[in-house]
Amino acid sequence: MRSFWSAAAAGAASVVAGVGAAELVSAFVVQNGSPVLVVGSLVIDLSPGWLKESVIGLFGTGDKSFLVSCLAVVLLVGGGLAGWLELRRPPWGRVLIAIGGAVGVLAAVTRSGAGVMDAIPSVLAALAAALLLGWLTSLLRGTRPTRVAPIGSVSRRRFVATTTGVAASGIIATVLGELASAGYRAASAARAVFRLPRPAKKAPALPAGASFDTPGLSPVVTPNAGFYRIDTALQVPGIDPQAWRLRITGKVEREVELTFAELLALPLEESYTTLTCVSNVVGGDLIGNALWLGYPIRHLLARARPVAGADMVLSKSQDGWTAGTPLEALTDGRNAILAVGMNGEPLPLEHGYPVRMVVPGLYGYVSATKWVVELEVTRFADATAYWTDRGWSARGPVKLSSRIDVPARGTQVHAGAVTVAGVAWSQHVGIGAVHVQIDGGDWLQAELADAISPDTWRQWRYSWQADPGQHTIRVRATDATGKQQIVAESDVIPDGATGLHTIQVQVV
Ligand SMILES: Nc1nc2c(c(=O)[nH]1)N[C@H]1C(S)=C(S)[C@@H](COP(=O)(O)O)O[C@H]1N2
Ligand SMILES: [Mo]
Repeated sequence: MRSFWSAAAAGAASVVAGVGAAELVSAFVVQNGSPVLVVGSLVIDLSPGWLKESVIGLFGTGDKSFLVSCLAVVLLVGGGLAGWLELRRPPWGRVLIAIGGAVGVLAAVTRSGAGVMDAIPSVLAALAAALLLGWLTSLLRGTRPTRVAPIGSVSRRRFVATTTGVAASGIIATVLGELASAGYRAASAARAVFRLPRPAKKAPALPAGASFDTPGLSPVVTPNAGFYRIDTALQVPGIDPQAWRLRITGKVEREVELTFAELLALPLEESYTTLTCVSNVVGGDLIGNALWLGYPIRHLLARARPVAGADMVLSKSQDGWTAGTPLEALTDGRNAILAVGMNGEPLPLEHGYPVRMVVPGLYGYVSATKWVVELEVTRFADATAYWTDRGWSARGPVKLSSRIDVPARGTQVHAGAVTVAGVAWSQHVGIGAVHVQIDGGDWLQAELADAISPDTWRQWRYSWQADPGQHTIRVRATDATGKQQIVAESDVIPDGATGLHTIQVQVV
């Protein structure tokens, strides 16, 4: 009897510790995979309507806490059972834990918008719990009811202390994870019920010829789920939109403060802008194009009236990150906006909810501040920003560049007509032409898809008559002013890579 309770305690403690580890990881690494919450969400999805209604009837707004409490009981009882099984019929206790982990994985990957990454916390929870259970069970098997343990055995006291320690660590980890992710969850909940206002000025419809239907070619508008993400945030800031303020400070005649409701009440405009990271290597994928909804920053700056001599706006994120943008780029009439919408949806949390900056023509590190809360009008001579303090250039105009998407690098293609296709960009200038070169031969003019605007990338394609063998393909873009892409290779640091994207293909 005594060993039954000990084994059950070991199992429950192992499960608590596994869940705790997962809660910490889901708070800091993958934001959405908390095993308890994803399973809870799966249970809600699977419950029949009458059950949901009676639970809501009984517990009102406490329905979620009731559900989480039920899951906690299931986890503890299941853990106890696993402990007992592991002592009597190893490895069935660990198998039971693995089954629990599999339920977590299933729940995690079936949530809307979830990816494989969201399965990580559940996998981790099961792994940690199984390892701990194996360890605690072997301790338990070695215990002797004597005060002084003989060689090869452990005292009962040590087993009890270890099991308690494992359970306590799990509880502490769970509490820390909860505290750390509370802001993110609150912001997610606020975003889920937020409806974007209608644009006062809609973007012109996408030109019919803006995209080629070439398989493997990047879509001309990048879906939010596939949009690259770059930031220094270990944890995505969870901002309460009700509490959000934008302050315009520094060298201005008048400080301006704006609430989220005030921003939404302004006439918002839609525009397509292609965002690029300065760390994008030649041929890299740190680039994406979206339909943004926002308000022109120049109108807000006009309210604040920058004083003479100011030439930079230091934008600040809620988490302390900063970017230094030339004042001119924010006032020269381009679509430099405070964005609240991305491809018809509220900004995803990872992309800056509730408000970020988007400035055509500049790399993200000098312009695209997510979770933006302040615009300090200042001078390049007086202020530096996060990345310029770390060796990157103060000015970051996007460099004219191009990429081959198909054939994918290193793939085999069949001899005959082969479509070579990709994208080219020179934001705020526009693309004038794209040429491809096969095996160092003549530069051949590619066909261009219609431009959405000079602020966006442009698809291109070339129909190549391919002979069998190994071939090298390069691409070179020319901008709308006739300037050609730089051929000489340079590294991404300090102000963006140059060089031509070159791929090898095997034609059979
Ligand atoms: N708050 C904050 N904003 C940020 C960053 C950051 O680290 N923190 N990174 C910038 C960089 S370097 C880029 S390239 C873009 C990327 O935006 P995305 O993640 O929405 O694609 O965001 C910019 N905005
Ligand atoms: Mo970036």
